Amino acid sequence: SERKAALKREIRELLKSQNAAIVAHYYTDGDLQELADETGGCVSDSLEMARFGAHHEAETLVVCGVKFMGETAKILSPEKTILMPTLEATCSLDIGCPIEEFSAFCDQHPERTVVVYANTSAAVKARADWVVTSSIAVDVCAHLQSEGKSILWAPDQHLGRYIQQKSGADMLLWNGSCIVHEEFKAEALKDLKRVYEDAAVLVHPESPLAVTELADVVGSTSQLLRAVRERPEQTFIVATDAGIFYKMQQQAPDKVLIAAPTAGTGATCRSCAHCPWMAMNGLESLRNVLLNKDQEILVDPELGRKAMIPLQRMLDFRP
Ligand code: CIZ
Ligand code: SF4
Repeated sequence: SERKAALKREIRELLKSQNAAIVAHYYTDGDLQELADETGGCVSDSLEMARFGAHHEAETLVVCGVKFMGETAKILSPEKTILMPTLEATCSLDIGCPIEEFSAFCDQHPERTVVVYANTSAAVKARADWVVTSSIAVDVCAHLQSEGKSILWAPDQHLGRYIQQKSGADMLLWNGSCIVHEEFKAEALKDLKRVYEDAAVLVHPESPLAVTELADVVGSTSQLLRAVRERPEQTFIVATDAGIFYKMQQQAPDKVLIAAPTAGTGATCRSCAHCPWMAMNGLESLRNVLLNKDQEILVDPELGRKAMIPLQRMLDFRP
């Protein structure tokens, strides 16, 4: 950690000399979250990352997270330089929703309002009427439902089913999934609930239906964080990426956090539910990109202008 401290010092200086700010996701490494906090950057979910980036005065944003988050930052701030520790960090939802197939699917259902999750490419966003994150997905779809609209939803089938259930909206679902959250197992979670009888169960809605049905709280990362801070329970079983434990423990140091079981083993290992793409963000790659400026996110300006419309709708939406 001598080496870690040196890297952190170097990064702090580079951020200053290059008028750059870190925008990090809750699922990234604790060291990155700590640096982002200390240097006036942002640590949050993808909705607040987008808001922060769009308003911040830095010339350069270093987005620590996955590619769609970098693209969203570029779409909202085309004049800024958007760097990422590595452009290889993507997302199974983004990969599972290629634009050609998605566009054909939309064309087959022209009467439906197209709502896509933020975890999609710029091209998919450009084809959509609305972009949403899990923080506001239910509210947006309930709003569309109240206007008598039917919805075409992509790409996460589990989140889609959850929204459908909560909002009562008429939704046609794309069949994508998150490789991290789809691994949470209901039977093993039931066993764990028997061991920790007084624990509250917190579940991200990208998880399978059988798992969300066991939850005391289903919500986005920010909503799950709030539950840990504000609920009376001392112990929480948490079904989302293990990266969130850093902020949960920081904001509620006295609470006991237990990772929900994956792969049916009932094991409470903290490393088993962790996104391999989020894990590609590290101190070293962050330092390198600030030095070399090689991992830069670019979005075709015409595509960016189209994708900006549904994204701006998301940012302007108030439930
Ligand atoms: O699973 C993800 O990638 C999440 C939770 C993104 C977000 O909306 O913050
Ligand atoms: Fe995508 Fe899942 Fe990783 Fe989030 S945790 S970036 S949804 S693969």
